[in-house]
Amino acid sequence: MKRMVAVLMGLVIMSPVVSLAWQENGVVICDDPSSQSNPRIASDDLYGAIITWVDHRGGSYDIYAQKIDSSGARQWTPVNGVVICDAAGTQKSCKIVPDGSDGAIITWRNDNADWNIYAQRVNSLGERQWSPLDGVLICIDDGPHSLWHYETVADGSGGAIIIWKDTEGAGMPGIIYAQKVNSSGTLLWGSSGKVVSDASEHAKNPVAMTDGSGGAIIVWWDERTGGDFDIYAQKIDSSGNRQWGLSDLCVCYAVNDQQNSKIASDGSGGAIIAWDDDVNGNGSFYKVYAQRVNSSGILEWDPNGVCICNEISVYPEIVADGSGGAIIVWQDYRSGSNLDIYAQRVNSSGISQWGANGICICNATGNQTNHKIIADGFGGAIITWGDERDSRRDIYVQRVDSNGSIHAGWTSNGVLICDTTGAGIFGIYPQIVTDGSGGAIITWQDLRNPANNGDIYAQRITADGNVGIEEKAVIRHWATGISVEVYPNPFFGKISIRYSMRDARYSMHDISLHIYDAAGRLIRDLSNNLASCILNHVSVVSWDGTDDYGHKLPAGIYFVRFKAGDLQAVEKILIVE
Ligand SMILES: [Ca+2]
Ligand SMILES: [Ca+2]
Ligand SMILES: [Ca+2]
Ligand SMILES: [Ca+2]
Repeated sequence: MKRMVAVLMGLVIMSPVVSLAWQENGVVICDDPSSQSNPRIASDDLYGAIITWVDHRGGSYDIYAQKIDSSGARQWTPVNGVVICDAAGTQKSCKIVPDGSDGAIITWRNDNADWNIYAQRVNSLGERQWSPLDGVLICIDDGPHSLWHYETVADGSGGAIIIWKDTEGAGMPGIIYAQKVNSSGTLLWGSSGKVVSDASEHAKNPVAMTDGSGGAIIVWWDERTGGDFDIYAQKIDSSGNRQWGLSDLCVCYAVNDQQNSKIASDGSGGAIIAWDDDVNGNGSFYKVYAQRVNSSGILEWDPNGVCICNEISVYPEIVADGSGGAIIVWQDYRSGSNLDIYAQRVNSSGISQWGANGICICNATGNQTNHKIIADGFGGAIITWGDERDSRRDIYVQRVDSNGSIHAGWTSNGVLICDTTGAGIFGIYPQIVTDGSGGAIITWQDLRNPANNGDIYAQRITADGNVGIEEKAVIRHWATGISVEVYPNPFFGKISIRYSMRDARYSMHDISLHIYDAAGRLIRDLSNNLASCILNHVSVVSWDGTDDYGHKLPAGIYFVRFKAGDLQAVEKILIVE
């Protein structure tokens, strides 16, 4: 038995270390000497990410993309990224959403020429899936230089919904439209899309979320009443038809301007919408407000919304908390001297959970700006921002738990992701996605090498707040063709065991998943619980810490071994009381 332990331990310790790409201040995604900018990032469902950006290497602005695995190693060749669209003219404003099959749908706008929007799907190997290769035409802009804002959301079925506001002025009403493209690149809502709102006037920045049923809820601000801006929303079903009337749903019609609206799911087919309110009407004092709307378009909280922060607070970002409420983060000027980042959790009834006016995410000296938020998958959130505490703009990140506490292992005022040097004060706009394990992957435009005209970098922070380190056996085993990863670890109750196989020599019949105790005894055979093991896909099995006889195992060290033919991956796990 002791020999078995030695074998298992040997596997953990002596596995060849490959592609430990993560490093201090981030890994290179693209460092071509020409200009790279506007990176956007989507999770690839394999603990890695797909990043797209605007690239000028070809002499005009084009769209490129690259994929990194959980170790930060670039997956596609050439290493400086694959072409998504290198058509003549200017392609900019790229956005990306996951396609649910380890690939992504990327959209962009043809700036300066026709201002049309295009889309392309890229698979997990970096291959373009739709014809024509330079992208599927999503929308034709009615006039020059007019389509300033658009949004792309995944539709939950491998496709995407694209929302845009069309031309306004000169007799053009500025209509908000939506189009759905399916996983094959076919437009589903006619050649010109469906009308989301034609009652709005000067609508600003429509943003959207999927409703979980193939439709979407869209929110924006407009001044149809003539006096000031108000918040409006509309829901479209899976066929693109308006659900909340032809005049839209007025979310807030308070005096003065309400602007910068953002949206998150309430988990029940409705939405929680946050915005900021110019309470004095002169731009001197903004407050963040929020409102919940159910799937039928009924406003759930106080008329005109609940106040989230009574201090000077602007530019809310919002994410669902997984319990019917939301976590809202904003720029805060309560110090009176520089901008900070604060956050509040609001429950499904509109009650603030983290005290009056929220909790401090970062109040370091200098301005903290360009904040982005994602859910951590455990009821809390991870927030990143650009930070000028040392006069350059660095990138920081913070994790906050569902109770408003900074997560154990993370640093007060944030964990440093990238310490910029030299003149890199501008152009750093971090974007963030989950790493699938309670941590995050962050990307940004990086100016550390001025001769390179802007490069793209990325960094991972683990659930425990560790930056730029290789953390788990999955990385060591990845190159061998199979992997196993456990979370959380240590655990009590249940643990998720994720396994995958990247070697086509093996099939479902060749794999096994066993739990051993510290003495090397086989104590649980989970092989019959392996629902699937599709090549190049991550599968998950849950284990409740019991042996083959249903007995709860005592606290201590155990090993999980995933085996396919002669390949195996082993991870140490710890059961705690
Ligand atoms: Ca181009
Ligand atoms: Ca108003
Ligand atoms: Ca500050
Ligand atoms: Ca460059």
